[in-house]
Amino acid sequence: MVDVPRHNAAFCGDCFVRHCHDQVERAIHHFRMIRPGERVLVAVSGGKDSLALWDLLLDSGYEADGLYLGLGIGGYSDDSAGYAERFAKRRGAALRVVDLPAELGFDIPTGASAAHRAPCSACGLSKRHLFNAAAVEGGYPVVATGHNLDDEVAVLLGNVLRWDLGYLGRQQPVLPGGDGFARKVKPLVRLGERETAAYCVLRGIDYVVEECPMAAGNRHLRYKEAVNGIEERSPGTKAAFYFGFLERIAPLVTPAAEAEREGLHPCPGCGSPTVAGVCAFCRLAEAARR
Ligand code: Q46
Ligand code: ZN
Repeated sequence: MVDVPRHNAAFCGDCFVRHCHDQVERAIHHFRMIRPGERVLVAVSGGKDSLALWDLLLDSGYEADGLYLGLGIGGYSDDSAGYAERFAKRRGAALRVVDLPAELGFDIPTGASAAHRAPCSACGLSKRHLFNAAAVEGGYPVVATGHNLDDEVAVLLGNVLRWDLGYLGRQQPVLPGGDGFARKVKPLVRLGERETAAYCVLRGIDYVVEECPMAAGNRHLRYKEAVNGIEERSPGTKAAFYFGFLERIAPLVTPAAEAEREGLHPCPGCGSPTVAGVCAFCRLAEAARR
């Protein structure tokens, strides 16, 4: 049995897998994430969330290909690539691979220190850029990522603690596509990380369990711990916090973020839309290669 205190429910294995499908379908339809016939590029890290997402989308009949980014984070990157490749092979699904050190000439630790950014900031920036570029180039209108309810709650708490209205305005389960932009969607926002882990176990999906070594000290991990303590005593708090934000606060803060997109123009280095002269990714890559 898998218990989900948030829903005051316990499921047998088959019903739990169905519950995961229901939650993903509800998110996709409610937020209009994927339209019929659209090809989806799934950002795959080799971890439980992205492999569960890819599996769920394939089983629901979506044309979903994976994209794995080799970030050059030592043995962790080699291990996680193996999990992504084995999953793709088992499912007979197409996996694209972009290896940063081999194809772009730098890795995340080098890029972060050269650009004077925290590793996760350099990594997040690179991932957003490279997933979007691969989607645009490959003709995928949608990029799906494995962010789950716990991830979104931790990010939301961080944004609220700093009242960062810019980030709050962009914290949506769907970011619209546009010229040079694929739509970004998060179909797992109705599932917590305990649920994606249980889904993988029930479906026999092997995933990388080891944490990225650069995550140590990451403040999102601290926010997750804090919220888990509250959720344990008051199940449903995470969902109420996140979906309450989407319903009541997001409509007040998204218009400013959308207006920002109007100032976008193509980066002279890579052609990706940017509000700066040369985009942040090109500046990072150039600093790293120097
Ligand atoms: S991979 Fe990249 Fe994460 Fe590692 S460097 Fe940070 S952001 S922790 S999801
Ligand atoms: Zn650029």
